[in-house]
Amino acid sequence: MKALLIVDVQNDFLPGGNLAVPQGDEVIPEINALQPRFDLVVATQDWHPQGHQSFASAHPGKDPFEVVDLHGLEQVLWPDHCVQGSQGADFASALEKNRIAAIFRKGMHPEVDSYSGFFDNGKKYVTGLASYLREMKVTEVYVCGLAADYCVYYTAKDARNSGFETYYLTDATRCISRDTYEKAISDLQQIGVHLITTDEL
Ligand code: VGL
Ligand code: ZN
Repeated sequence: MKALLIVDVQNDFLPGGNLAVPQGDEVIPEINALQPRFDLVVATQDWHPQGHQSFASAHPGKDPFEVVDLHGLEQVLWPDHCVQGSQGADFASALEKNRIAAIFRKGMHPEVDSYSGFFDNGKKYVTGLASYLREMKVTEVYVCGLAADYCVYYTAKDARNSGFETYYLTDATRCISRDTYEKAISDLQQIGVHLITTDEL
């Protein structure tokens, strides 16, 4: 079984959103075209409580994109984004949702960020995604969505480390920063994640 994992295609990550990924909207038609080619389609949704500790606004005197230590982990401070129940947290309206079988939310713990769809950044809590995929007899996971250098990267890494044959769809994702993207890609290559474009499918 092959699963398509759509990461965080939410309004706040699109142009005009609170944590806009440049050209983030361009992934939507790609992802819509991909969905019918998979046995199973699963989505993740960044879903933070108000005042989440990953928000710069929760750290007086700090600005977005500064890096702090949060309970022993390096934490990039973000603009407020994907607040539970807000319009920014909704899936993009142009995203085809009818085929999505399950949605895994992440980032709910007020003190810990969660880039990956599998675990929080401290690897203390699981979302249940790995068990779900195993239960569904999935062996191959194809990852796409936003952002290439954060949530798509960490989700692909954890998919691979959880034992799934993992494919990172390079043209169905966009990055926040070129530097972090390049590091992410070389790390994924080293751990055996396949980097492919949708036309290689
Ligand atoms: C993301 C930063 C903070 C992402 C989520 O979806 O890539 N990035 N929260
Ligand atoms: Zn977030």
